[in-house]
Amino acid sequence: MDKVCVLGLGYIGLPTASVLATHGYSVIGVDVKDKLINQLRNGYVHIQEPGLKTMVQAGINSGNLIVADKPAAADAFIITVPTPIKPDKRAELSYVESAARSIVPYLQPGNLIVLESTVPPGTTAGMFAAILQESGLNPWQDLYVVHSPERVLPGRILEELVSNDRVIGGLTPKAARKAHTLYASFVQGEIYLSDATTAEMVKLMENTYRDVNIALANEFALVAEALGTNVWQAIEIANRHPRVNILKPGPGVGGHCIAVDPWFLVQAAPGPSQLIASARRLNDRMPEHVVEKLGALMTGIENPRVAALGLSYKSNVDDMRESPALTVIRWLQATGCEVRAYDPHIKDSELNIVVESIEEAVTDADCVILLTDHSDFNDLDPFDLGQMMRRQILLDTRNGLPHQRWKSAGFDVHILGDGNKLAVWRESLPNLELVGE
Ligand code: SAJ
Repeated sequence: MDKVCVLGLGYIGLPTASVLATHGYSVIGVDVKDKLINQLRNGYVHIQEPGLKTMVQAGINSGNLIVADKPAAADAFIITVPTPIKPDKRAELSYVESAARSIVPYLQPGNLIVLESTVPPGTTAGMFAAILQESGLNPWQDLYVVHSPERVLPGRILEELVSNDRVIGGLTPKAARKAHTLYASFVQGEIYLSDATTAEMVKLMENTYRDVNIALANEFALVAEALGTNVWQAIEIANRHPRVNILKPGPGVGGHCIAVDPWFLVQAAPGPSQLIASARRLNDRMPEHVVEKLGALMTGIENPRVAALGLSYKSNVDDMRESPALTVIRWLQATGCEVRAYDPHIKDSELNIVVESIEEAVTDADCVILLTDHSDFNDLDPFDLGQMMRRQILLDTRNGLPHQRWKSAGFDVHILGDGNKLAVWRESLPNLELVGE
């Protein structure tokens, strides 16, 4: 295998193509977006990822990586196109379909075809194989067809592409072994071989596991609020048990994977996947809960103004895809709140509510709401901020701020998952030592 064609030059495809190019393969990277192709040809890399620009440029300058708007004949084809979710919670597979169809005219007996995009179980052996069959070749006999899902973390993609373990699921064992020779040339982690549907399950189960565990933490937060106790202290103590590791409640689950992938399992097997669907719905309902909580705090305030801190889907990244912070902000606006949002990691947002400094966000605001727990927010000075505000109310949806300090600065502090009654009880027993104090 010398020549590899990578289809879809996004978060996974571009790093994969450039890693292969720097490992001596002759790589053609294909994307349907002309603008993207032109940018790459001119040395501009559209994805912010440590080391990626250097690696792409090294690939292009060496002649090992060329970019094009159409595939070409190759020994191996790797498909890394997006598989988002449709409004009916089913996988949007049209990008996979058109990528598969685009290589059909170039397929030769003995070609390796890898589907890396995350897909519902059964897709590789079903729809994907059926399209490849349009070449007149038999995907089980004449071609080597596998699913090998990407599992890298944005921010560490180049490193994890090489160091992570990988699963390769083949339509046949021979196909999995063939793909192993390609990946073993640059992967340093373990490579596990399986059938295609198992590999599809592996990827979906990993992200579903996390989603269900976050949902459990969120449900604990709702229960604690109903009971008038503090979930954060309860979690901290429960997590001292050697076999318990409860995750963190929050305003919802964002990003392009965890909020999406569990639905692919539900789509494939709706009957038995009740827990998965229910967890997904609970996490999706969290922004609404946050808005209701804030609404209660704003009761009686005319023309309420809210300063929203954090826009990205999780701490210390600049990625706003599926961010629950955006959902909360949109709903707050719909309920008549004026929102100004500040995020030190978001620089060029087209959203008109985004302001460039924390001061702009809090001036004349009635309430600060923490939506993303960036480390930078720990250093905020609530005394200064409080001076600029109309009222001093804080709603912390991540338990991410030093609350005593905000209280000392005169803020009325509310925390997601804290029913507040424990605070009263604690004050009456000042000598009691509590975890996390
Ligand atoms: N979150 C919570 N509470 C927690 C942990 C996370 O509310 O205790 C929220 C975050 O704030 C965020 C969302 O969940 O909104 C997802 O964040 P994350 O850090 O859990 O995951 P991602 O989406 O950044 O990356 C995941 C990873 N998968 C797993 O950890 C199983 C990553 O390894 C995958 O490669 C990636 O999805 C992917 O591409 O599938």
